[in-house]
Amino acid sequence: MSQASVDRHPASQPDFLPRDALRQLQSSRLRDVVRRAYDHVALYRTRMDELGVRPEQIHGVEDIARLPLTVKNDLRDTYPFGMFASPMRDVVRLHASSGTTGKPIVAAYTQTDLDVWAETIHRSLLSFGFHKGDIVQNAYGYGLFTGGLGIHYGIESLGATVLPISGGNTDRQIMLMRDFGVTAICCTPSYFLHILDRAEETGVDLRALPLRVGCFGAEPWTDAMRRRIETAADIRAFDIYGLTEIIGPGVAAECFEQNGLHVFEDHFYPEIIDPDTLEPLPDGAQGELVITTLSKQAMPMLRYRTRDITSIHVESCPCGRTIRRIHRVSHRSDDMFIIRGVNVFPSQIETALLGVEGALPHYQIVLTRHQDLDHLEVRVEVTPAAFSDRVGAMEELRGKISRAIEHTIGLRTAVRLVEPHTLQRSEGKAKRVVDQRNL
Ligand code: DLL
Repeated sequence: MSQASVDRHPASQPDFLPRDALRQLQSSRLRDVVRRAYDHVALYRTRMDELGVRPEQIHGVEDIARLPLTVKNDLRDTYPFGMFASPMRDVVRLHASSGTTGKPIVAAYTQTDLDVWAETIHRSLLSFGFHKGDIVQNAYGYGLFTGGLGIHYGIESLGATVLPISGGNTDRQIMLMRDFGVTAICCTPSYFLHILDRAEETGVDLRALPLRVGCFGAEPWTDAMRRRIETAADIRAFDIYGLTEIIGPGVAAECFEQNGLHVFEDHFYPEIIDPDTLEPLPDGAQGELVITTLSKQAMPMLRYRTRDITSIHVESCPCGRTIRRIHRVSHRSDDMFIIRGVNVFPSQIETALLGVEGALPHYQIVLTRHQDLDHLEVRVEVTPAAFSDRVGAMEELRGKISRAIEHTIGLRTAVRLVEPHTLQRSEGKAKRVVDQRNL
């Protein structure tokens, strides 16, 4: 099937609506969702009353900035069910994000919400070139995490064959991938690296298998990482974005251009704000992504602050989709760490070290404090070929990596080269930064 015919699959039609029609649809959905939130969620009624905004004053998306912002703490404060706009008997599914501390974030879905979710995943998979006839290994975790079940129903909508294997048990993943002739995979990019590694260790060459495409998300990953994955497995690797508070995966997804993620903005309206002043920023400017759910019933979110940093593309996409694109989310505002006064994002370090031959995409950033001074150490696995007994060769590689990082972040960094397979692998989201400064 050619890419053009895949793009124009009936399920993808909303991706190609004329902008005027899209805007009308968004405005009408916005009016409904604001009314719903105001009538059924105490927090929204109070916030809007405080701001002096009545639902009938929101005529369309041009009025969106008059609405209150929502933050993660609002969900914590109303835990567990305080943000629901549907009676419990209409809620057919609950999910929750683990959250590092305290209570999880709860997400609720009516049957209509689940249908919308399956639709946006279906549209995502179509834009990656998945199709009926594919055998899809879904290695996102099944359970409370939105990745597994969320993607599952989109694969079924597509009519492809889903293998609901969930995360973990990597040897079995590889065995079934080979035995079943898996053609497409869904998992976090870091878990896919682990699969790749283990395959190599056990003498399986993924490039020789029918696997041709991957749907990777749930954590930031760089273009350098994409190149590694695409080359090592001979597949195309696409980025999918989403968050529990909004729906789960399927808020935005790349197309064949691999240049930004199209937001399914008939359901999720994106804005970029300045995280300090909270003022809306124009398309093109970098800031914090804020999303309003336009069709969610069970748990509508008005102007939810994602903490994810990105910008909206100003140019239209050669693929013909009219829904706008965001740049890949390379970091969250709360991912940033400050070391000796310099702001650093893990993605900067990833880009630097993956530019050096001999460095593997397995790394960890360790922050410590000695005598009031902060130290940054980057631990990097190196290829077996590079891991040599020759002290000189290892020193040279260490120097190269250290200079590449210094060049990117402007700070001299301690680099420790470690043997392949020594850093802990993740079956879900990777933990890149270990901050031991405040222990
Ligand atoms: O990670 C939903 C998901 C599942 C997305 C599977 C894609 C695939 P949460 O656990 O609530 O939900 O985490 C959401 O993860 O705010 C981002 O910071 C980060 N994130 C998700 N996708 C991407 C991505 C799921 N493609 C948080 N690139 C979000 C960068 C991502 N960061």
